[in-house]
Amino acid sequence: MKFRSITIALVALVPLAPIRPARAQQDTSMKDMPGMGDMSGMRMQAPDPLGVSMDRMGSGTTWVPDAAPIPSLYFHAPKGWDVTGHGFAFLQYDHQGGPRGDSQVGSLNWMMLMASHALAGGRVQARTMLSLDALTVTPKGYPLLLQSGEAYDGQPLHDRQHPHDFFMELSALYERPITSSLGVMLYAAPSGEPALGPVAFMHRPSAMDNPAAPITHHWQDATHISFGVLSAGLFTHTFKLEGSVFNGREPDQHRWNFDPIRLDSYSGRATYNPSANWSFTGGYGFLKSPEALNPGESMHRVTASALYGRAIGEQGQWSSALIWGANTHSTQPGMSHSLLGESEAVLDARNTVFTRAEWVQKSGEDLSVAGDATYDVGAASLGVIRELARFGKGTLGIGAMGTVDMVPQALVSAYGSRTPLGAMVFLRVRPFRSGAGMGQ
Ligand SMILES: [Cu+2]
Repeated sequence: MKFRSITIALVALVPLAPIRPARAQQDTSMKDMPGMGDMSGMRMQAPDPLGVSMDRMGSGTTWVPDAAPIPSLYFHAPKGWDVTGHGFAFLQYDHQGGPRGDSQVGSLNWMMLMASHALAGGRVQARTMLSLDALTVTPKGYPLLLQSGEAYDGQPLHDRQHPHDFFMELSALYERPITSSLGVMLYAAPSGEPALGPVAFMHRPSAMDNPAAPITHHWQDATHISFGVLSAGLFTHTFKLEGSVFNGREPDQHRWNFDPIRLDSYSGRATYNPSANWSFTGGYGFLKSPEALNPGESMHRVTASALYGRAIGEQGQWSSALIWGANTHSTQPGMSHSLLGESEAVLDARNTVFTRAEWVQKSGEDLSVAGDATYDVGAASLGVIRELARFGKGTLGIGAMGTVDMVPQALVSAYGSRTPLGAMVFLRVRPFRSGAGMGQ
């Protein structure tokens, strides 16, 4: 129980009462208004087709609510290019309890750069998202009770989250209005995200400060790294309808290269952002042979999501997500369901709290236990972060998160209890929310 005392000690160091307001930052009030993204004067070079601002861009071609974006950095590059960057780096101690648990010191991290330029009446964007996870949490990934998905050395991974590939995304996106209210988009990626599922977890404002992947990942947003994606869509200021052909095979364990590019699977998604505060999606995908260990099996996935976001004062924001996802395997009867609810409140310049609750139906094969029963498992997490220092446009925080996992009686022999526990303590660096750009 050493990790518990460490956690409690850290939490005790992190009083939630604000100390004193941080130094005044750039005024962000204009930026918080829908449609006012350019009023800061920081991103006026590349156009925002039909008023869809860069802040609405999530992972791949997803949208997040305008009012609570991922904190970003903006640069003007020469020759009319606008560069938007974001990134997160954690240095964490991860302890998962019980006989299937493990401990690890590691770093979870990702960074993304998007270079945008005006082109032929629209906006073209080159995007890349990179992660060093395979180096910093080992090629086998990090301990996470009840996690499943992907394989290592011919064995399915369980109770560990796989590392993400170095090239999480390398893509080009073109968006252009064709009438005053309708636009077209095209997206091509040797590594990228098809139009399937909600915004990937690390890119959701409701999960951005949570270092751990959801245990529902492979029912909802796991296609966010697909080696080969072509997408096309139509959009208005509030609505987007898109379809993709993509590689349905999960990434292999070699994380530094590109897997063989295929376009053997397809998906479709509708997205609706009725106001600055909400984003809804619904979609379907067919995944051909997703698992290398089960090449004869294909999968159908259906997902729906609701994201909510609003600003809190000048430096805070509150974001929430409710996500349902379900898989059907071609070789098994029935559908397995998953549900995730999560919320993160950046209360002010110093204090953040976040929480996540999940329920998912996993098979004996998913969890590497004998028999072909399906098990209802769950996890509930609560975390806090206290910012310690700011430097440039970044903020360094110290945080802790505790998780209670829930397994049925039939899995007690594997997990040691009905409620195995997990915890992470961590340092975290990311940009802070600010409307200010370069040159300030
Ligand atoms: Cu992933």
